[in-house]
Amino acid sequence: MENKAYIALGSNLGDRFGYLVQAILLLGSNEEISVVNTSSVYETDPVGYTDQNQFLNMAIQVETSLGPVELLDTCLEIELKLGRKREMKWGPRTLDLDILLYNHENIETEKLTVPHPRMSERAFVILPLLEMDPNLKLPNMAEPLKKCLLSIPDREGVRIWKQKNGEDVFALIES
Ligand code: A4P
Ligand code: MG
Repeated sequence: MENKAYIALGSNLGDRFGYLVQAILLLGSNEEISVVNTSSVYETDPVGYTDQNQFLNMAIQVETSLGPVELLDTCLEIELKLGRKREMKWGPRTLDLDILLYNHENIETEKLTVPHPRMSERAFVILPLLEMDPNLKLPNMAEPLKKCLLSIPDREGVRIWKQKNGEDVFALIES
């Protein structure tokens, strides 16, 4: 599968870890998507609207034959399947799937912006990504992503919740 993408996962309602696991299994069960790496799971203080539960956040790397908009539609379907209700922007959610990066492309359409517009300001996105690729670069930034961490205030609000050990893609969710 010729395209490489990174997807961020977040949950702060109900069985948070269960929703992350289900989302990864559903993505991986799509014939056109292969999950090739996962980060650890982090527990994170809410950013934006702060009067809500703590999140579990993580990121995964996939290879896919889907185009970017098809990949987004697949993510939105999985969010719905796992009980996501869109009641409030930035509000509590069973599952949020955001496409962070798609190859090295800059994409700007009505329903999809890649790289994800707020990713370089958010430690809960950057730390899981750097765990998978410490030297990751964004197509719209000259500096490597790790430089962004220096200017981010919410870094302390991000703690390892479940450490990934080893290389096996599913090591995290099977243990
Ligand atoms: N959309 C455009 N670009 C993308 C993309 N790259 N990936 C569109 C995914 N979706 C993209 O998203 C609204 C629409 O964005 C989608 O239908 C798609 O067409 P949504 O998931 O319904 O709305 P949202 O999640 O409330 O908004 P958004 O903009 O995704 O919010 P954020 O920026 O993701 O923030 N704090 C912590 N600690 N952890 C979190 O995970 N998440 C948020 C949500 C706020 N605070 C948080 C966390
Ligand atoms: Mg979202």
